[in-house]
Amino acid sequence: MRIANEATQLVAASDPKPLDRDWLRAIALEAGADDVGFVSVDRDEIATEREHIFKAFPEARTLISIVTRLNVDSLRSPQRSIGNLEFHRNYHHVNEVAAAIVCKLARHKIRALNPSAAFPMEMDNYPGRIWVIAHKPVAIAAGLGQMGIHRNVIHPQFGSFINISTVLVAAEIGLESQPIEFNPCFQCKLCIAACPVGAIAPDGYFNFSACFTHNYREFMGGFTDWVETIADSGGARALRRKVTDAEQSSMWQSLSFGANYKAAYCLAVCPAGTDLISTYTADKSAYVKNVVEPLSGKEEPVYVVSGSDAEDYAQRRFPHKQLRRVGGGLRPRTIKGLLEGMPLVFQRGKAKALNASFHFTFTGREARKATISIRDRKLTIIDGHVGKAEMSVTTDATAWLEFLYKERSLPRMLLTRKLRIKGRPTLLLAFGKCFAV
Ligand code: B12
Ligand code: SF4
Repeated sequence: MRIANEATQLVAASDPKPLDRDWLRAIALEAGADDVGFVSVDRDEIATEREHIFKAFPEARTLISIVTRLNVDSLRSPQRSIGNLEFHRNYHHVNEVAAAIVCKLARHKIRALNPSAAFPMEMDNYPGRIWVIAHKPVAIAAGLGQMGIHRNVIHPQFGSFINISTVLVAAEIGLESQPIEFNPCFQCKLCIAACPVGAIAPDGYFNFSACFTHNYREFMGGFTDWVETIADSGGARALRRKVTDAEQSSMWQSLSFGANYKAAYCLAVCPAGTDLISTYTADKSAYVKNVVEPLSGKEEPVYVVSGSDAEDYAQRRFPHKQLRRVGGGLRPRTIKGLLEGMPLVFQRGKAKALNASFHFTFTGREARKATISIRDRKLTIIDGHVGKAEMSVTTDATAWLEFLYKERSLPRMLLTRKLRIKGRPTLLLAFGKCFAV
């Protein structure tokens, strides 16, 4: 492997000649990355990311994808403060590594920047896309792993125990990395068994709102719900009945020391990756007993939205965990955001009994037409009115959003003609039950 000397690179920076891949790799490893790969912004695999990349840095030409390893035993400990300490450490570390690469490139007059690995994100866009760049597709294109059924990138050696960051560089690179050809996920499905809220399904379906409500209880949506619970409780004694002292302290801890995850068990139990797999293959039942059961058997609060698939699942699979029914905290304030966010709160288990199409006509501030179909437990949203519908709903955009978030009552909507429906009203009720808000 040739490592170009710094003088060569200084020339390269002011020269249209592409950057030397080995030199960049050496910089990244020296900065502390455990693995690194390089992708041009033009690559097909990251086509959907391109507009977001250019929004952050129009000069970007190359992406450096880096991973840093998480300590396996920390994540596997049922004491979640240990897992969270490790997550915080590694998120800081991967950001520091990315920043060190940026600094080194700056010294060579090569412009670059690093969006954060996780937080801070663009909260103005909440509850829409708040992340600047999706690191997973870049890491996959850069040959750092493939997507597991738990929807995280599995590195061929380090397995799921990685965090990812991306450095955007304003220079071309000579030789790009290519994806690895095999998927380290071998479908053991232990991630499915360990998740306390059934967020991962065997067919690869991911229930976003289930994970977001439980694992992220002390992040954005959960925090808002907690504040509203305080505001609505009407006194300290009433509040104590709704939020335990342990939950209050936990929130205080998250606010003081960095937000803590409630589970991340899907990552914790994953045996994939050459560094880890042997403990699993040597004795599978011992692995389940030692790694999965301490987490799945843990008595702990599990946060779910009332009437959600997660509620049914947790009740059935983990009766020893304490079910806590809370608000989901995902409340788009535009019809555009609402339509984009619907797949995230869709409850396909609840949709079993429904096979219908709905023609929505939003009027007022945000006039728009949409066809929303729920058939065979699948949600489809199409612009405009397409095909036949079992129900037509015409509603004022603002009033509809207020109704969804319980700020306006249904009778008032009907009375003031802010809502007009054609079709069986029970269909609208059944429709509402398919979404966890
Ligand atoms: C939004 C987000 C979330 C959301 C949504 C997760 C999701 N799966 O989309 C929530 C809040 C639920 C979440 C949870 C967690 N997250 Co998160 N999250 C992010 C964030 C900010 C963006 C993710 C993203 O790209 N979403 C876009 C959507 C489209 O991605 P997607 O649905 O996964 O899309 C992929 C699939 O469709 C996949 N795909 C295509 N075909 C198929 C077929 C099958 C069968 C499957 C399974 C997938 C698949 O390809 C798409 C592109 O990659 C990133 C940080 C960042 N800036 O990138 C971290 C990130 C993805 N999270 C991470 C982690 C570790 C977690 C948690 C463990 C919590 C924690 N302790 O940090 C849990 C794990 C939950 C889980 N099983 O996914 C890591 C993942 C590291 C890794 N090994 O991949 C990241 C990369 C942060 C980081 N810098 O390291 N997260
Ligand atoms: S736990 Fe098993 S099924 Fe889940 S991602 Fe890891 S290897 Fe794949």
